[in-house]
Amino acid sequence: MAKAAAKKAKPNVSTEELLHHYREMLLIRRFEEKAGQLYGMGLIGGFCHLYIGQEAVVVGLEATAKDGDKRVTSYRDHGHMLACGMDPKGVMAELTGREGGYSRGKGGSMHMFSKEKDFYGGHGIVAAQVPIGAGLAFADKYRGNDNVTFTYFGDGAANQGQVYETYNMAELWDLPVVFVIENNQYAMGTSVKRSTKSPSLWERGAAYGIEGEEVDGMDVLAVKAAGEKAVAHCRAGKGPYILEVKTYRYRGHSMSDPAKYRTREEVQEMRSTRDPIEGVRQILLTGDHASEDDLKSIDKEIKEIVNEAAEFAKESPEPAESELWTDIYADEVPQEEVA
Ligand SMILES: Cc1ncc(C[n+]2csc(CCOP(=O)(O)OP(=O)(O)O)c2C)c(N)n1
Ligand SMILES: [Mg+2]
Repeated sequence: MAKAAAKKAKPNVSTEELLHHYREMLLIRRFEEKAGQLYGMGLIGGFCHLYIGQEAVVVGLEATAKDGDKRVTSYRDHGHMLACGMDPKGVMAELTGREGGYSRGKGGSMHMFSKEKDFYGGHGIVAAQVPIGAGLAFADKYRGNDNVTFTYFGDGAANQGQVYETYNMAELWDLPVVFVIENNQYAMGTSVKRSTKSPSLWERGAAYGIEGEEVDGMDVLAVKAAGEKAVAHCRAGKGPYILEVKTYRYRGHSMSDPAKYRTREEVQEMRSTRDPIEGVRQILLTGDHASEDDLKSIDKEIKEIVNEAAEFAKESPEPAESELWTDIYADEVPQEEVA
């Protein structure tokens, strides 16, 4: 009896939707684990920032997006690319600096783009993507459509001056931009408690007249629900909205992180009690949406996709030397849009 009541209290979400979230988050997790392995093998050079632990943020928000919506983020970008439908093979090949990558092997982890999927990077300069996101939203407003731009940035980036210049203009011009603060509690080795007096980052929007809220970023359904509200606000022409999504990264800031600024116990506690994938897995199992076997076959399917991506990346050749001189300037200027 008590069990039946508990079942009724479960969120009213379809099996299909839950499986979608599970699959998408697992794809990011397994992809990132593989990227970590390839980095360890020396196949990925330069910087590489993994998204493990934060999967529910982008998966929950992408579930609210429609065609023509745009996204832009920082260097911790692989999850965003996968969640908006970019091909894992092209992303992995870019990480390994190969010709089959999204930037033909010339961009690497932090510099990938897809016009087709409206993914505008991948930015290595902290907070640089924030005004770019407002610019993308400005273009949509100018064209008169109801698309929105998801502009993701970290808790560290939230202390950058250009964020506040952007807030002011975005609110002044009612730009359809969802500012997503991915508060994973650390900026490199600096805890948000050491860098920021006010515990609430989203509330700073009030100084500019921007509405917002805090969201549990380890719960994909909570992220989606808040995202729906934010997106509806923007599509209705009411201007920007801020979501401060409380999340956590399990791995170091990048692959070269001494990890001396937090305890193993802190990370372990998050992993074992708040993991976003495990959370959906439990809803799927306890709500009779799926069996252990169903989930096992999804795990297998995802593993295959990721292995194929890694094989593709390894087999793809390095770019030719002549490529050094290509993709520097735009070949075409879109005249009709300029006029
Ligand atoms: C303008 C600028 N300052 C400093 C850096 C060095 N840097 C790279 S990442 C980072 C921390 C940013 O943390 P946060 O915004 O919380 O994002 P997270 O890495 O947690 O996703 C810093 C200081 C940089 N890339 N750009
Ligand atoms: Mg951070």
